[in-house]
Amino acid sequence: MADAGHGSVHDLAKIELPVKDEWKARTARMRSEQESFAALPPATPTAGPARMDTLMANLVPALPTDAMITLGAGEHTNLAHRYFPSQGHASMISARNGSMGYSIPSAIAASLEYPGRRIVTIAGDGEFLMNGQELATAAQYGATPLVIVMDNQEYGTIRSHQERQYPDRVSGTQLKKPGICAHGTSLWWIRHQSRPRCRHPYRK
Ligand SMILES: Cc1ncc(C[n+]2csc(CCOP(=O)(O)OP(=O)(O)O)c2C)c(N)n1
Ligand SMILES: [Mg+2]
Repeated sequence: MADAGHGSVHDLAKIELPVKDEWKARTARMRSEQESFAALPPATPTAGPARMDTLMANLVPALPTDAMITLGAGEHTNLAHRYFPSQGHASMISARNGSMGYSIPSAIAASLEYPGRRIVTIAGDGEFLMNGQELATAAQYGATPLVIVMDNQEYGTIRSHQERQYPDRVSGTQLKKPGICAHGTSLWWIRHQSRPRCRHPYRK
């Protein structure tokens, strides 16, 4: 084993460890569970409100292998953690302390730093109310991240905690739906895009 302070990650390969059969079986089982958990759902939309898993089923196959996603905090990030592929370094950027509001600014920074890569961000509507104005910065400096906002009209994560701890006592977590498209347009972001896409998911 390498002396403390002089080792490197390559030294790990030199360590002789007996590999127990039950370890192999366990890791194989966990791998298979992870693969089935990350398998994409059907891509065809169903009737009713837009579904984020359907969106991911359409988005992921269209991504180049070096695509990168940036995230803040909230239930909307679960979709990326579950389905977004990690095929290139770095593929996921997020604050370790789970800081809300990180999504759009970090996507803009990543887009400027890596202009050749497809940068995606998924923001919550709560998050968007904290950081959406940064789309003006994107438009000003020519950043082109794909910005997806999951508009569930609430601080969904906090509501889930409330429902669990204090059923039927939802408090202070419902949002009056921000005019996300109008906001993007007012910040020149929508017009700045070469192929503007701005549709309300609940409208036919
Ligand atoms: C700066 C900051 N403030 C508050 C929180 C606590 N927090 C975590 S998720 C969340 C709600 C997020 O709402 P939204 O962006 O709409 O995401 P959703 O859970 O609805 O997908 C809050 C308030 C946090 N993580 N960071
Ligand atoms: Mg929300």
